[in-house]
Amino acid sequence: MRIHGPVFCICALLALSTTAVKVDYTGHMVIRVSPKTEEQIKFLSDWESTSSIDFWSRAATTKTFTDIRVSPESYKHVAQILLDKKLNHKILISNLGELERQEQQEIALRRALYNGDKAIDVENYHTYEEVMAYLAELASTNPLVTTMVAGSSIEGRDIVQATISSDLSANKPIAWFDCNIHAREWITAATCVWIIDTITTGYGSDPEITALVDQYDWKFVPIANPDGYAFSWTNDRLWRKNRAVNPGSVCVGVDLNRNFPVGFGGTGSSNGPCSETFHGAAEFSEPESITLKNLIAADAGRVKTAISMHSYSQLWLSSYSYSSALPAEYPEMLRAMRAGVDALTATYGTVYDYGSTGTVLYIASGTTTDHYYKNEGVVHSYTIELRDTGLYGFELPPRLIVPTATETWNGIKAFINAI
Ligand code: 0X9
Ligand code: ZN
Repeated sequence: MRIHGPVFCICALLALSTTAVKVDYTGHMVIRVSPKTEEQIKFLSDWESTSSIDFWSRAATTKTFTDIRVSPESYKHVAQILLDKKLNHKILISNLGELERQEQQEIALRRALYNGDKAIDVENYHTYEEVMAYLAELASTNPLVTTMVAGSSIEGRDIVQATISSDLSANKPIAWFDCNIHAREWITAATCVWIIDTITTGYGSDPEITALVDQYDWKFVPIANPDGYAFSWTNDRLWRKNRAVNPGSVCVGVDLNRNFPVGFGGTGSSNGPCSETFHGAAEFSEPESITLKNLIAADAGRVKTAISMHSYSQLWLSSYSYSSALPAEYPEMLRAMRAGVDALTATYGTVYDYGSTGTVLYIASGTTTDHYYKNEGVVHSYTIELRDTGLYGFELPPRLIVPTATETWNGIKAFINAI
């Protein structure tokens, strides 16, 4: 099936615009706060856990930043709170609504210009259905690829895992990826799809890719949070959580990257359903997190590396995330991360920081990475925060998909050759 061209494009846009009233972010800004003391860092962290304010990034050290989305109505109030804490801020993005319109325009233009023969243009952003159609096409046309429905989301969408293998019966070690667990981080699904495409087209002609597929089975969950992702296309570009209805609250959604057991409910997560980091009623309360857990457990002993793709910040992160303690294998993790980051940076000069989440970033409890490492024994368990560092944030323009995916893939290849 081939889904593209101007006719499809117009229909798709009409469908999007008629099925839902989209949240309008006109005038919304992203402000950057640079805390100078530990006390200020703690204030910001507590503020996030106890409010419904949309934090886009969180400072862990006095060298990093906290980015916060503010509506035009709340700007004065937020600025005053920051001033009271002697926190300076600057405006990073001045109009998110405009940024979203530009993004949609670029997506539409690329769709209209696409004349390839695949179900989708892997250099563009796509809806959940389009990505699923691409995976189905790949599975039916490429003998390397199989897909399986690994679980079902709250709203009943399939959570699909794609496997690339040159010999399934060989039970090779596995390189495993979950992507787009946070709905608005569109670059993560796009990067995973681009990598799937690059591996499947390169096998047999590119010697490095051929060797990597002969050595490993490659498994991807390109859209780990289908409901949130679909909602971010139809209703709210900046949706982060899943779409769980929270009993007793008007607020929807659980942060799936706080719903795993390691440190569940601790620092860097919230017990308030209106918070963007709401951890859910209990560990593994959500079908989406159960599905990821089951997938890793089903391949126990074979998963050589498990990588969760996120954006943004340009970071390669290891455990621990729930505490600032370091894992026993940390020197080995650092060596592997360095190999990946060096190759990533060598591609276009994109600067990445790396290290344990608790030291490089901030404490986040109940994450995928700590679960894969601590409970499933995957030493090489990482979270990669893709581009950028805040110029576009979650709304990275489509023209940056290929450079982002290319450098990330170079990093992953070097990393996997080093472990
Ligand atoms: O806070 C998060 O869940 C991640 N950042 S994001 O901006 N994409 O939301 C970071 C989580 C890092 N922790 C690990 N899983 N190691
Ligand atoms: Zn994320």
